[in-house]
Amino acid sequence: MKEKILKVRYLVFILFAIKMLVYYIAVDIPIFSSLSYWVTLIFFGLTMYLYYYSTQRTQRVLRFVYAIFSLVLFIDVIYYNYFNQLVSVNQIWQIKNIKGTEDSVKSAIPLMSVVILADVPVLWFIYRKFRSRIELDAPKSISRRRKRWVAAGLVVSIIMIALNPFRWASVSKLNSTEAVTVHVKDAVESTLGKVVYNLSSLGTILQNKEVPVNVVEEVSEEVTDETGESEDVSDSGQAQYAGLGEGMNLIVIQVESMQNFVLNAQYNGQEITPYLNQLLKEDTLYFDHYYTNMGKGNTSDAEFSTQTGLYPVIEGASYDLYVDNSFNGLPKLLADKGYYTSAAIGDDKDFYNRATIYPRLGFDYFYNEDNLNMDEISGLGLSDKSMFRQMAENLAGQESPFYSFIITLTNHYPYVLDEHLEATLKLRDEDKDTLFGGYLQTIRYTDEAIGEFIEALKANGLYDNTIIAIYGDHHGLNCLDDENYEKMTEYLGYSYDYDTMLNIPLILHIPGLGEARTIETVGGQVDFLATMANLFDLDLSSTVTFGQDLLNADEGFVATVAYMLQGSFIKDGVLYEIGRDGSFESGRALDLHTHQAISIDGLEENSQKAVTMTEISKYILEHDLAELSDEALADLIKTQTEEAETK
Ligand code: GP9
Ligand code: MN
Repeated sequence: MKEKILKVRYLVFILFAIKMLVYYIAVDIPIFSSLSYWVTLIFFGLTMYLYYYSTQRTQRVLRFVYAIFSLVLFIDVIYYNYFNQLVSVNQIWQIKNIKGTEDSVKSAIPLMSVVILADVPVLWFIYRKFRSRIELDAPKSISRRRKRWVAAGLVVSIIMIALNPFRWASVSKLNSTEAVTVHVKDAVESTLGKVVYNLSSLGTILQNKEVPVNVVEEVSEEVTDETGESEDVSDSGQAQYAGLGEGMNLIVIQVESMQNFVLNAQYNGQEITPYLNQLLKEDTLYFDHYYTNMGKGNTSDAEFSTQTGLYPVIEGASYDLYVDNSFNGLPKLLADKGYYTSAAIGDDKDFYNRATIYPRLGFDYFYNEDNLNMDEISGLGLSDKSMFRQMAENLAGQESPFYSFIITLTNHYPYVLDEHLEATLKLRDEDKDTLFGGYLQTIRYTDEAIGEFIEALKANGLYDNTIIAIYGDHHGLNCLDDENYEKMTEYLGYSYDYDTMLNIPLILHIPGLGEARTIETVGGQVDFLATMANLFDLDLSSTVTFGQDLLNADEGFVATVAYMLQGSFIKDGVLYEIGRDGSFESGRALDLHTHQAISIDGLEENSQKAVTMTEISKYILEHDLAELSDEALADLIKTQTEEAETK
């Protein structure tokens, strides 16, 4: 009898060991070169030991904790598969945003994550079947002292590893990858940590992140110089293209999931985006090294950065977290110049909290599902063609000058055009029913929709006096997905990685410009505001922006927030991704031109700069300081850094 019961114990442990093996493989944490897997097994072994000597009530609690833990692992794998990071308690509040994208969620559940939940019903069955024997088997004769020592040892090690009070590098590597402590750490940081963060000065925060003072000073100088250092300023001291758009309308189109690789590209003997390619040939400035710098809020963060020039955060969508803040971004600055401003998306007005945040950003009007005619639906909402058709009419009836911010929707994951929409790209058989094929098809559809829109603007007389900016919000094809990786690597002829995945186009179409230029300076969505400020002569003196005017900058730099985590960046010629354990040394670099791995030597200061920028941006957001003047911001950074130094 006893032996049988022992076997059950071993079975439970073996099931757990397999489950964790699958987990660590799924989230790309090496089993042998990292301690994480083994530490998790030790935690579990000790918990099992305690389980057998616990009261029935404690056993019930432990079983519940185990089920919750398994659920967290399950969500981790889904998140990792999609966002290249583990789930944080902050994301729990974001679940409401998933409602509109049910299809996407289903397609994102990888098989491995299901395996992770599979042992819960098996264990439940074992428990029901062997309950009486397991309970009978529990040896009664363990000393209370020993039990307490084991329990205390377990709890103290989890807490010490999670909080790492002595800031040991090896422990910090462990608590950013080990399944139990990574979540304990996150839970503490997201609750208590937020309070501590808000009580600490910026200087202390940066010092804790081990950023040297000279890097803070350099960043401080950069962020308080809105145009960016520039040698391209003409002899008269005037920046290039300055004020070119004054008095003209501005239409900004944020294209859902548009990556740069689709432009000027052939597929199966056809152009993927014939209309946009045509646009690039005349009166256009095309930024081909522009990157998304979104955080956890995807589309909404791309909007947020573009409008405000601030970096979003990894903790959640800025539209939710900072909805009560004041922002002096693009809509407000253009409104100050007499522009009528509107935003438009053919979706539920409350998705991403848009109906609440848009008026706060300064938009006068919001076109959405409630006031657009939802006459043609595809994917998440109104089809792009119908939306653009309606927006061309709406804009014609609007006062000028106007600023119209339009967000497309049809090219959304999982890239399936509704049957009634015409699919015009001829796909190769092997690409049919793949995300890659679907993506090319839906981006072709959006390209046509933009084409029709611009033709409609020509027909209704708005075109000549309107600057049209077009950019992508973020990637469409996640390179972490095996099939995407294979298809894209074959298509591109080089390994599909973050350098291509995070690269989105920025197109500035300026009727009458008389030139068509490709600008290779690296930029990101944070740079959009400063670039528009130059074109439209906007006053940025009380707007904190982390970007620079890309039309006059001679050096580009963008920190990334999601996928490549804090401390990662892209600058001219180079992409650097910080290690999964948060250390610079375990990071990697890619050459933006050859797409090959290169040495990370000499990049550490840039990584610290990326940390500094995103951390100052977060501080600004947490403390609602986005309307500071340059001098006040410089002052704040200086005094707080000095204070922290002297402590
Ligand atoms: C919803 C749309 C989708 O309105 O913007 O956002 P995403 O899923 O790409 O973040
Ligand atoms: Mn999006």
